[in-house]
Amino acid sequence: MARELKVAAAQVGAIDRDTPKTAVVSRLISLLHEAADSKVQLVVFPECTLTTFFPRHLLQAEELEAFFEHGEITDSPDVMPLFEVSRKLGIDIVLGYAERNPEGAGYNTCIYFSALEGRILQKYRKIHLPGTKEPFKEPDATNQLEKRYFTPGDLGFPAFRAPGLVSDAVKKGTVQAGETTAGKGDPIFGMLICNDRRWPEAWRMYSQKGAELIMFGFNTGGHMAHLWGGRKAMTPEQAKTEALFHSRLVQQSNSYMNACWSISSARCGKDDGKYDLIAGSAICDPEGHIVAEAQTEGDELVSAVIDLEDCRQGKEKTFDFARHRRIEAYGLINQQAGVSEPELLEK
Ligand code: CDV
Repeated sequence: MARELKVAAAQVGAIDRDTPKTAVVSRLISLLHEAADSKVQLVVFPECTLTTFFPRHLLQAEELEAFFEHGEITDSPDVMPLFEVSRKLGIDIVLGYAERNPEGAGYNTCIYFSALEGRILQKYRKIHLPGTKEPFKEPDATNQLEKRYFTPGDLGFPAFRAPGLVSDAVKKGTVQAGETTAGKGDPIFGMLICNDRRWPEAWRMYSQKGAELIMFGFNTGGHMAHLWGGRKAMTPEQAKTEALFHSRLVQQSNSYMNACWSISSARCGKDDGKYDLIAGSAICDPEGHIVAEAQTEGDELVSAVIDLEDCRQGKEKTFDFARHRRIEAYGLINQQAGVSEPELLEK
């Protein structure tokens, strides 16, 4: 039986260093209205949606703090209108933002807000923080100071179900003994943030909880020669094409290998007229095919009807984990983060 829902990535174009959050929220609300016009039920906004991607700048405390949210995001006067519109239109949202917790730690966070329940159902904090703590020496380098401003996420990979999105979802307490409920309940979701998408472990953690849709926002520089280093020399245009290729590659391959749908949502365009971020927001099916993709490098809604039933073939056959995974052979993955090469050969 089909378990269909209509979803969208809400891609967000350039945001300058001095753009106020309220101006960004107005743009997000316009995208939500567009989503409502085409009967979208769930919208995914990018990583750190509310401001310019500030980890590229070395910032003093006062300017830095203004990029963070302090306290519950749903109580923020700047952002509250977005949640009100989400409730009014009946559209669930995923929203990325910089979070300062009460103890003073900074996290690169996103939340899933349920329009039906009018509350945050799940929070995720980015686990894989790219870049450096100290800025590069070269003044023209684009920095990525996430290790300076954020702490690695401490919430794990929390898969969750969202209510009210598919019809006839099987509920707790209505199931006969021995009846299988896999693929019949409310949809199972997972959230990642940007660099996390490049790590198969992150996807696997969700797919071992049966995730049917994995959602993530990203800020991916088009030309980050200092960060990547050691790669063959590329023009900025070639580097941007390569960055987009890798973004698609990881989304398509991980969707396939985990038999799940995925939605990626880009913060893109040229912030301050010069910091170029790739676009390419996309919706990918469980066989690894992109079914909808952004056509611009600005604000754009990318939508598709997805059928969660399409996950069953992969989950029950090719990638039936219970039958085919060999955990006795995977110990190393959990024992060390880095690499230990085999010994050198004799002369
Ligand atoms: N915001 C990110 O996590 N960006 C990283 C790179 C470009 C530093 C990414 O994996 O896209």
